[in-house]
Amino acid sequence: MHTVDATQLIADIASLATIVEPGSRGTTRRAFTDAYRTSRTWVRACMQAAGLDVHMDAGGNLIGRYPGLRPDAPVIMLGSHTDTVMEGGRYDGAIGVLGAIAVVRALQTHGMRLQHTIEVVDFMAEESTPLGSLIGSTAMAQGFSDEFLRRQVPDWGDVASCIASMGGNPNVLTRALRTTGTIGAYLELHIEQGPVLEAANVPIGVVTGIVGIRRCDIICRGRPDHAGTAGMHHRHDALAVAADVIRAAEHAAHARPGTVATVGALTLAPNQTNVVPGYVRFSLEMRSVHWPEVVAIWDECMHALHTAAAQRGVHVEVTPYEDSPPLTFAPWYTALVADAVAPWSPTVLHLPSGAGHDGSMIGLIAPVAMIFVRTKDGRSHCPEEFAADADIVAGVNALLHAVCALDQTLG
Ligand code: HGY
Ligand code: MN
Ligand code: MN
Repeated sequence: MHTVDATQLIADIASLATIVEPGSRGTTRRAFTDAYRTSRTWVRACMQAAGLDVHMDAGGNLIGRYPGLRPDAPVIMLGSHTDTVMEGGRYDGAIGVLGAIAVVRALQTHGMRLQHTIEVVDFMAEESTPLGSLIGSTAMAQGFSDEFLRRQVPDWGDVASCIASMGGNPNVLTRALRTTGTIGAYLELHIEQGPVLEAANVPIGVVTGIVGIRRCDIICRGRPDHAGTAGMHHRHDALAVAADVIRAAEHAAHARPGTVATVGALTLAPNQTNVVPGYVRFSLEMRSVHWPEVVAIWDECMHALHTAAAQRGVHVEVTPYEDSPPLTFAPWYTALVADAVAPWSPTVLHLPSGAGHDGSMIGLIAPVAMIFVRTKDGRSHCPEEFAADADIVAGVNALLHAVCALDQTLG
């Protein structure tokens, strides 16, 4: 049974982890930053060194191709993302891109030319920024509205300019870059970012699907006033409105086991001890594997927002910018992945993903499956994020075997 070059893989993960925004804690390499641009130059070179023909598509996705014997057959697509959250970890996304490159390196080393072309993709801007998330995979599988491309975001600019700054071409992104039938199957290796595999004491697992996520941006415009002389009944306190929404989101998710809701980003003005906040901008997201629960949490939060705003004479603007419905992976595909995982794990565990992934967009045009790697303490999106080398190597070897099985299975 062929395996990948573990030494090179672990070295690649360590090298990529050095390319971060200066002065940041953990691994910070946000989309559209200079550090991200530098890292993609490194990823392109890594792909080329592994024998991949590399190009960037109009959505800013870096794509390395390893041609198959049947050039007209649908491709087998592997990949993930290399952008990170603020003060994140070095494994989220990175092991999926570098693991896929390691798989192609192994195919080359063992002189294996498959029937299907392999595409290794570093999807652009998977992580959530004020511009949105899943930018590259949405460009590939769905396209954007003109309104979304033109949306102006303070401190970031508009989406189209940001995509162009990474080498993409926003002028052709109002329709999907790829269509159903061109990708025979998409397979992503990723850290679990949760506690399940560690609790079961297994290194890798088979993912059954991806959670549904709704995200929006909310602006509250009240009135700045003197904190000492503005009576409590005369205030238009924007932050008090946001506080009601934060409590409502927490309460609504607690009431629905298995769901989550988060206000993760918030800015206020003038942000001064002795001034009543006149302006607040914050994010709101909610997730569930059952979409009606996402909608129910949304409705409770919107009711709390508009009630609180009316009570305080505060004007609110709500901009929904992401609705990715839950995705359940096809049983034929999770069965194939389970067979590939089995040699590398004492038991084969199936589990859903509470994290979002590019696969939820690629699932619009191709079958999707994922392999998870155990995450220490179930923690991610923080400097403490950790996955053991042996577990990562087990996951990439399972990825290699799933690719070979796909090559035999796909038409
Ligand atoms: O937000 C998520 O679940 C993913 O890490 N982008
Ligand atoms: Mn992430
Ligand atoms: Mn990720």
